[in-house]
Amino acid sequence: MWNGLRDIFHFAVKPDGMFEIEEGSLGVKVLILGPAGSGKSLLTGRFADYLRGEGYTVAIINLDPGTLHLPYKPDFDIRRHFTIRSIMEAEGLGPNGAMLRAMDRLASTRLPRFDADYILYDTPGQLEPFLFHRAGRRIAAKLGDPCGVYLIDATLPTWSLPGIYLYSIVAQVNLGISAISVITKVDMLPDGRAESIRLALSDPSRLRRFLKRGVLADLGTELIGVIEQFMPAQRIPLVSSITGQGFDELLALLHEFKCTCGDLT
Ligand SMILES: Nc1nc2c(ncn2[C@@H]2O[C@H](COP(=O)(O)OP(=O)(O)OP(=O)(O)O)[C@@H](O)[C@H]2O)c(=O)[nH]1
Ligand SMILES: [Mg+2]
Repeated sequence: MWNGLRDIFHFAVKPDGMFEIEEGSLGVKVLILGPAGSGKSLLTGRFADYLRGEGYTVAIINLDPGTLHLPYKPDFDIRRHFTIRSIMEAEGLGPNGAMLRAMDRLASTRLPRFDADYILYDTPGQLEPFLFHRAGRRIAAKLGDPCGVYLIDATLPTWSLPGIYLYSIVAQVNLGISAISVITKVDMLPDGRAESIRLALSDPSRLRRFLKRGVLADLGTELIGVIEQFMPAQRIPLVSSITGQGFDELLALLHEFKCTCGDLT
């Protein structure tokens, strides 16, 4: 059985003694990931509303110490412990240094134990501190095998799609988790456009037509080859957090994740 990238990069799951004691929350843990502004927080809130409407119990955890406003009421908010602003002021750091410090502190902060059908974790806008530093992997590990939901903003230029999709691979490898990819903000696209993005990502060989010609296109072709090699063919929901489109498909994929422990093909 294909268990996602964890099978290939086994080392990523058992790092050098960095495992924390599992926090022990019950239920399906969903780590909402994505580049800045991709719609993580709004999806967290609206998908939680949808799940409650379907009769599930839900807990929402805000792991973003930098945000000022949240479009939901969190059950746990890391900002109660620290914020980017408080770290900047206390330690004289800039916003990026403060975010790195914040991730280290988050990795050693005990999160409360939740008992809900679904536990949604909203993550910081900046993906890099999460993906490229020790803290992100420690945080993912302490959640106890969460399912990632990686958001791809449908309104971004098409030439950026291969790179954004590659980030999804990086997220899975570096955090040692499996992730469902989701295309967000589809309500902002004209008819048919979102479907063509879905087709391209579901079958990465189609991404080639988004590349411009020239030397860089050759490099892009190589990158797409990597995606083809490491990303299994998969269903990718088209989601709008405004209209609720695609939430049923996302729930079905999460349900499969729960049943098969990571086999999302
Ligand atoms: N039309 C539309 N707008 C959306 C959707 N999802 C998010 N947005 C908007 O996109 C902007 C960014 O959304 P957020 O949910 O804050 O995105 P985020 O990834 O949490 O942002 P950061 O935490 O700052 O990285 C906001 O103005 C949202 O209202 C969507 O599905 N449709
Ligand atoms: Mg956010």
